[in-house]
Amino acid sequence: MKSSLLQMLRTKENEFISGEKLSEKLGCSRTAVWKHIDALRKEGYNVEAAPKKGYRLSDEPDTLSKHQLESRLKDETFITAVHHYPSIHSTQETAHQLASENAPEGTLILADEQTKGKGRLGRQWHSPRETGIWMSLILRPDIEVKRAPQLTLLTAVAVVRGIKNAVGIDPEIKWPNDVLFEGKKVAGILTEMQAEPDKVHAIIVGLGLNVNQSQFPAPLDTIATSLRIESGKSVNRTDVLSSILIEWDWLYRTFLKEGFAAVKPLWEAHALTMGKRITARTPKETLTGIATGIDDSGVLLLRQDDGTLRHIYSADIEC
Ligand code: BTX
Repeated sequence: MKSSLLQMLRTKENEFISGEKLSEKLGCSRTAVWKHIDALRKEGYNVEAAPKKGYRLSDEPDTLSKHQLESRLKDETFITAVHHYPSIHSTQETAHQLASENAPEGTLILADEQTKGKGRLGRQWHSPRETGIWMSLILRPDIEVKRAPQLTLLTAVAVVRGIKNAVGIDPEIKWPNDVLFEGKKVAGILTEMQAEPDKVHAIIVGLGLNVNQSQFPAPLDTIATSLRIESGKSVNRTDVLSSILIEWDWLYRTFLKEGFAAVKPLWEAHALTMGKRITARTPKETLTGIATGIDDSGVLLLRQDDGTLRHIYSADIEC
């Protein structure tokens, strides 16, 4: 109900909408409308009320709540449930737990703060309170296990396009899982799987996106950035998140229908590393050469100085 009320108040930007109209559209009494408006005010929404005119939404808090988000998404998206926590160890851990309890595809776990946010290979992800988007999404695609890493690349495309649409600035993708502004990391993606050797049960895609930090503690201060630092203004987290999810939705549908080849050109359009000299640290060796592109399955192609073409499945990249 709160999500629908917010949606209606937003469609009348800067205009009043009468209590009668709201109660008619929402199918509830005017007293019920008033109660929900009161609840929204307690959450920090500024809803003006004027006799004979009705209600007008003049300001919204930057909270990441379930109804804030649902009120911004289309009725039909791949998001089937939203779980929001003020503070949690790691959305990724909670997503794993929910996935093993059969949570459906499209379950989204969001937190305002993570106390044990994780990156790849046991690294930590700094996730301070109410300044970023710390989220994990449960997907259950019917794909081969080896295709799971393609979802990292797809997510990176959704993130850069979503940021461009919501904030108007253009980050770049560094293969496989970083989103950067001039070499500084604004977002990281962590894709994990629950699977048997030949069957994917769930893929959990984690996204950490720095939104409103104005500074970072050492040693992150030299390598991290936020949307606020890059755009020079504070950014509403729900606006960016909904914009990313709208992109993710159609990209994921395209991926399921047409395969990764349909997403690849979009990835390439934002990729930083292509055509550049890079060093790739894989779990086994360190390789240097020119990143010539990715293949149709999302694997990085590296041309070494002796002309050998190497396929890189997983690595940390330095440009
Ligand atoms: P990664 O292993 O590629 O990057 C981790 C590295 O990034 C850290 O070692 C550190 O150097 C740097 N780093 C840590 N925190 C930040 C930050 N806030 N901004 C920029 N750089 C940072 C990247 O792993 C994947 C991260 C996924 C995080 C999400 S948050 C929601 C979900 N839940 C969870 O526990 N993890 C994922």
